[in-house]
Amino acid sequence: MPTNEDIAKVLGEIGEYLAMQDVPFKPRAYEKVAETIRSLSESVSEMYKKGGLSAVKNIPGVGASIAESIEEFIKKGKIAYHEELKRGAPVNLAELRRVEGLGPRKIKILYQKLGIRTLSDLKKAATSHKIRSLEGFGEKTEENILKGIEFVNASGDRKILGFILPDIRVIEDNLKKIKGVSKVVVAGSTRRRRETIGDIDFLVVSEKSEPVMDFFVNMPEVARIMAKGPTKSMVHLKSGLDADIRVVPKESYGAALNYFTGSKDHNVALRKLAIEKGYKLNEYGLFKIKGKGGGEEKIAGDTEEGIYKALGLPYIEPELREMMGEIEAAKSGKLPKLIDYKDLKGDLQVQTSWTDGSASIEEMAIAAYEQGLSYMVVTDHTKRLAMTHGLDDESVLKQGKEIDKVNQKLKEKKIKFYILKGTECDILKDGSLDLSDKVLATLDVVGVSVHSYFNLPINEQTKRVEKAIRNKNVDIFFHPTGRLINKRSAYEIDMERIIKVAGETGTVLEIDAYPDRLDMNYEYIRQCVESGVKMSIDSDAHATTHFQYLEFGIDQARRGWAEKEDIINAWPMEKMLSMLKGETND
Ligand code: DGT
Ligand code: CA
Ligand code: CA
Ligand code: ZN
Repeated sequence: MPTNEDIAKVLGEIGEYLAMQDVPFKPRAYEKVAETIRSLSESVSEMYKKGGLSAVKNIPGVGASIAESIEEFIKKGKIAYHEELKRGAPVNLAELRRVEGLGPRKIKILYQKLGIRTLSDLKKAATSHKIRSLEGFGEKTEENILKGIEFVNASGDRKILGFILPDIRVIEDNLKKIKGVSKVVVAGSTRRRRETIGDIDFLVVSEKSEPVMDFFVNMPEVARIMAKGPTKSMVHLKSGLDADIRVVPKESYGAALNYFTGSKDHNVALRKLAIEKGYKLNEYGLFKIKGKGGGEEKIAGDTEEGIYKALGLPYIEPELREMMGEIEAAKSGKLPKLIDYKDLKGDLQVQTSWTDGSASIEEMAIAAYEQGLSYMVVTDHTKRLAMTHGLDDESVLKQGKEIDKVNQKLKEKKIKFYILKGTECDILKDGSLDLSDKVLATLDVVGVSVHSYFNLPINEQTKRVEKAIRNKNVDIFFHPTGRLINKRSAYEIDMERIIKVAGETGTVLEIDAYPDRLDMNYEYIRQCVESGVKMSIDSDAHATTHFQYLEFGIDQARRGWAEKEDIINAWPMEKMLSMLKGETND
């Protein structure tokens, strides 16, 4: 059975092949469905198994023909229409698409004019400067293509956690159903909540291991079996990732979990600490060495807490186990009380169908409410971002009236949820803003972001942003570094300076939770925590299913040692607003 990621990928590709043929509208429809499926927490294959074609049609944006394609893919592992488009296309689209800035239309031109079919063709053409003379490309584009190729090669095959986690959870749930299995945990980088993962590490506690291993290597998600043994196996999944599994008895669960969670450096430090105390720590337990020839006695190992305790430490959360000072902090009782997954009360960056979101203000509000939030800020794009139909001054004011109406409606329905007025206002090249100060002053929350001129020299970029966040109407700087994981590196900006200015002006810096953004990253988050700069964790939702991405922003906040007090949308709305209004920037 294909995973959601598999289905999203094939539908996305259909959209791109169609876009290469200049078919109108259809490409966007396929892309949107792909995006939605990627963010569903339920497996589409399971939905189909239980509810058939009509269940698939209930997925937002899925009409009859896309539903049939999905059915075909689940049944046969391929879609005839996709195969036909692929055969008809002369280029390796999937490969070329990985280069930032290369969409289906550009790829088509590169093929028609220069015969470029693959990444290596592209690299040759760019290094021999054949691309710059093409109409619509130029020298800058050629340079960016080269940078993009380098980035693709450097980012390797790590997968973005937020996009792959739903598929991991499906496997986890299936393993839990095996008779004799009492625990299934995903350890490794997944448990430490890194933004990308190199492979998946399943840890299973079970009375018997054979049934677990038999199930594991025969799962439909498996492309290839790499190794199969009584306690340890490894497979290569169709999604492109490797997955390890280890089955352990319950007495050594804690020690195994601790070992396979890592990080490696954290493990090494713990083992050293054990040795200093005359103990030995490994994946089977913590042991006391009894004199010469006296053997060893197990003193901990069934739980992680027990191991840390025996080493004289409080429990250290997995997100902190990166050797970034967590052992010292633990020793001196200075570990943070990390923000929790239930702590968020609002979402400060939400797009609606007023621009490039797929749902209305009301639909987004209901979805946020169902996710457990009690407020959100509508932050549609502004006019400079023309491809999203960004709003101008007038439409922002008009949207405000619509928000009033929806708030009234929610109140009548007794839904305890409030929608605030806001914007994701573009920062123009010179640091001025895309809406007038007069209109900005009417909004509850003003967010600003950079969506253009990514290649300015670092000083210029830093000054541009500094000017924007010094505007007294500005409250939050959204996705501060502009990176897209596995796709585009951050623009060059002096974040130390920006954090300092944010501190002076009371500007909030965002942790954008969208899985391929996670922007700021955990290192900048840690710097904000240390300098007392407040942050927000926002979904950057463009669809009703995107609020669940907040989880991944919370992950990164935790990796950055953030507490509830550091995150303004973990506060009640009134407190959050009075912090923004009481700011000192002028
Ligand atoms: P990844 O897969 O690259 O995203 O990162 P991890 O951390 O999941 O690394 P992985 O899968 O190679 O190993 C899982 C954990 O197992 C790792 O975090 C720590 C532990 N581990 C693996 N190899 C070693 C080792 O040679 N020494 C020690 N102390 N621990 C190891
Ligand atoms: Ca791993
Ligand atoms: Ca591994
Ligand atoms: Zn944006």
